[in-house]
Amino acid sequence: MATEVQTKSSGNIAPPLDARNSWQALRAHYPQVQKLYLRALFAGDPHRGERMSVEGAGLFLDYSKNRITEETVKLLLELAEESQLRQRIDAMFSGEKINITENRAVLHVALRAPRGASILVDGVNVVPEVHAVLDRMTDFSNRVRSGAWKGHTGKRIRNVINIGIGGSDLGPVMAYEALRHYSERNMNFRYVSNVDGTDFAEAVHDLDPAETLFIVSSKTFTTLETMTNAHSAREWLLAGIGGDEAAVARHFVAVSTNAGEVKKFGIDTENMFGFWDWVGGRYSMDSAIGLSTMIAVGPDNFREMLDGFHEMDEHFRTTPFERNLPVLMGLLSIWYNDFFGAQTVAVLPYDQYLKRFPAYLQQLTMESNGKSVTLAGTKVDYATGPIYWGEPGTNGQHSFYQLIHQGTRLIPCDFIGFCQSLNPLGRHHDMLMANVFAQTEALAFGKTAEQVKAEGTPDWLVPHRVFEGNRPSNTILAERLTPAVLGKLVALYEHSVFTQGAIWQINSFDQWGVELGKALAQRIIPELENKNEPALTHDSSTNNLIRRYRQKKGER
Ligand code: G6Q
Repeated sequence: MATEVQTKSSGNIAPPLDARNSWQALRAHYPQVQKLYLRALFAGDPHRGERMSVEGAGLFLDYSKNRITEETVKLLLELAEESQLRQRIDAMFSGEKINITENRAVLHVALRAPRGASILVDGVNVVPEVHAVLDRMTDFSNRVRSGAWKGHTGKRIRNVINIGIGGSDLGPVMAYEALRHYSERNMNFRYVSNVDGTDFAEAVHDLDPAETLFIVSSKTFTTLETMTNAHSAREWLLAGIGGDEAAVARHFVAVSTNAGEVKKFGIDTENMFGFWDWVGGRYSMDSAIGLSTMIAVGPDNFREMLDGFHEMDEHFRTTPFERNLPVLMGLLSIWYNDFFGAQTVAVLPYDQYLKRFPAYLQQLTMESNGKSVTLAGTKVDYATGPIYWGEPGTNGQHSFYQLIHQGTRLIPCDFIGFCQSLNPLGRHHDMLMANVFAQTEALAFGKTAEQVKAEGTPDWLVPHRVFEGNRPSNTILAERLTPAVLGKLVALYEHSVFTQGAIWQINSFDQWGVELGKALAQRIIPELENKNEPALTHDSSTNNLIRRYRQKKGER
């Protein structure tokens, strides 16, 4: 079995985690660091802030407010080497089929490779194909944006609705929100994902079908939610436009790898934008899945975003690990997850445009590294993917930050801030950024009982007002939220996820865990729709719930 996996993964596999010297060394090292306080670490080294900061691809990372010493960093870097991270990076970038359970290359990096680059999959350079699709997307986006592409009745398109779910939704919607500043303001962009009819109904309730274009985004073109929404969209369009089937061709385009199903739906494959099996759903926002983004912000901004991704790809691929942002962030995540037992990471963007960034990261991180079996098929005996969550600052400060500051759990935080606002308004931006710096300071250094007492707090109240501190955080600063910077940020997290997966020796690129629920739902749908009482053979809880639903669903 082990030998088979080695050939399939087309690369050497590092020894099991427990057998790595650096892992053992980190284990021995952890109890010493666990006792240290950031207050003391900073007091003992006046230049810690500068020393533990690094800049790469135009992003600045301050990781000094982490519970680490020089020795910790050294050992974590050794862990990366011993885990063969370098070889794994090379394997990914050279198109090896590192997604062994699906026998696929993992080449989202090819989606943003410059025109002249060469990346081979099964001996074929995929970069020209990538650019051919980008060129078609560009042409189409320009036609929609200029009004040259008309709806069936001759009206110009004012509304673009992306129908997709998971990787075919979260990236486009996050990018649209993040880059709204650069978007075409005379058009509406909406995103329908949920099979809950409310999502579709609310998205179209104020729209004119004659001015609406649907982009059905689905790699497989068989996903239940997406196809159900796409069919409802077609009915809505035809009902609103006089029933002429020919309208579908002007109001529907598809983004898919499945031409057969696209045709069956009635979309002209001329209006289909393809991608490839080596693009994972959650890594697809800069493939044709980003068509709605490109229409919203225009081809130039979209390409600028791709350039940003590429810059971070190159940083990850070529920079020594000690100055490599994704590597450092991935290693720090391992440190808290596997040694401190932290179960979550909070991502706290201080930018309203990034309001969907944590939701996007949840899929990227948790679908990628929520795995409990190694590449060799053995059960892991260490914790893998932490739970990622978050909200934009400063809103979160007035809700859940309490638990981060004074609760019983250790929650490492990533703060993301920008030096320039896209909407400079009076003192807003300085206030916003003051909060970033204040929060990281408060988390790290807290407030001692002595300090609280010195403020005249009565003794009984002192324990409630003490902040222990020693709460770790990273701070990521960029100049301004441009399309390129968004690309860099996403790529930073993609490669941090990769780094973690390589160390845990798991496959970050499959998602078998989503299959079971899908299959069971397919079995239950007819049981809910059947006019006659079906014979139910589930467990007693599921049977009972289904019976109750059937009984109540018609009552109104
Ligand atoms: C992502 C997953 C998943 C996928 C959706 C949509 O990595 O594979 O989120 O993107 O299930 O799939 P389709 O694009 O095939 O509709």
